[in-house]
Amino acid sequence: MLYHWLYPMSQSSHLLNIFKYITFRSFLAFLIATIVSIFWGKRFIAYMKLRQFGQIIRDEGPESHKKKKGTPTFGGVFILGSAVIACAICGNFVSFPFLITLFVTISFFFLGGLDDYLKILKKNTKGVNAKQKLLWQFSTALLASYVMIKFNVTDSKLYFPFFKSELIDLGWWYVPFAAFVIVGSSNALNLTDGLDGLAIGPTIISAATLGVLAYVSGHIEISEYLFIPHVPDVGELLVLSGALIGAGVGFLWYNAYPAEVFMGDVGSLSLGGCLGTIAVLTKNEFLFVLIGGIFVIEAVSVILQVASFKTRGKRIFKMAPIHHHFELLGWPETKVIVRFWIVSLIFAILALATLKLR
Ligand code: 57M
Repeated sequence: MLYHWLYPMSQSSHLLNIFKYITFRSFLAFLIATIVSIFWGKRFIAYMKLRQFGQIIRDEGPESHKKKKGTPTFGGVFILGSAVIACAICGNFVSFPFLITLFVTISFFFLGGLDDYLKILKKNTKGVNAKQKLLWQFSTALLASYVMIKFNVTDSKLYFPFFKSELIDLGWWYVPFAAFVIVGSSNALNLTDGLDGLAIGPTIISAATLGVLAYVSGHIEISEYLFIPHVPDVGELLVLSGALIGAGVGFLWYNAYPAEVFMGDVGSLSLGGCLGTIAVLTKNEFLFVLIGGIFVIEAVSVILQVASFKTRGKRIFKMAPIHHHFELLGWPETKVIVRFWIVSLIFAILALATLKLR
């Protein structure tokens, strides 16, 4: 709102001109989201405890998880709530990339919220069944991807790191491809969210990395200098990234081990969908495999484990997703978490390094 209210008045006051700058509004969004999520989080946790909306721990989990029973979940409500408040104040609502990403994030927010509601409040441990979940996710992602191509928000060309020009133009096939990236990212982050702080750490790192990539892609001169595709208006996604980082930092304040709150599917599905959509809009579909490498490793570990179990009757890992495997190797939970954060940071730095290697 500030952008739409104050920037036009900047003709009379140069001070207000500052609201034109994406970097300023991104920093302000980060600050607002951090403050709101820290203050909202404290009250949210107290309310969830009062209402006894706690996590049900499944029997097949590691023994060490039993003590987590009853930990408040649904934390995604104040993560995304804080981020949306910051975006409402600092965002540019005539930017198509900004609106499309918000649409996907909010749609997945309601899907995750319904899943958590059924699991926690209705004591229905299955929640929304897998087929219904995928139908909802693909419907949202296909619509968002169709709008991107139909209204020329971005193009259907695929770019690969290290190469200056596009690898291939998928035409309309780009729509299902982009939808797959968005849905895959959402479910991979969901699988990752199995230890205190394990998902939100790489989420903050990925949001920061994608925010930088959005800013440089949206800047004509910088994108030309770096030989990366220019996507008009995509720089506004840095404001959303700033809000996500702030909200994530505020959530981590309480989700750090030993967690006082879990994000729930309401948080994991929406955050994953948001990151996947930003990756698609900034033409980093392949680079996102590296940026979100922790999420990819977690998802692939499950695919390999289930495939091996079904075909050979044997497990590859002691337990999937892979964070449980390290727990069962005897690593303390905090060591698994911090080491996964370190790997995520290394992946992000390597991804940014490819900007200069073209
Ligand atoms: C998402 N959810 C956590 C919390 C969080 C196919 C199969 C691999 C599916 C997978 C699955 O069910 N994944 C669901 C992971 C759960 O966290 C809740 O879910 C939300 C995120 N969606 O916000 O509300 C548990 O994770 C722990 N947790 C923390 N701290 C956090 O900050 O400790 C979560 C957040 C929480 C809490 O214990 O209850 C989860 O793990 O379910 N299934 C699995 O991941 C199971 N793996 C498995 O079955 N492996 C098999 C085969 C099928 C691959 C095998 O290896 O043989 C694991 N699930 C659980 N424990 N609960 C097994 C260990």
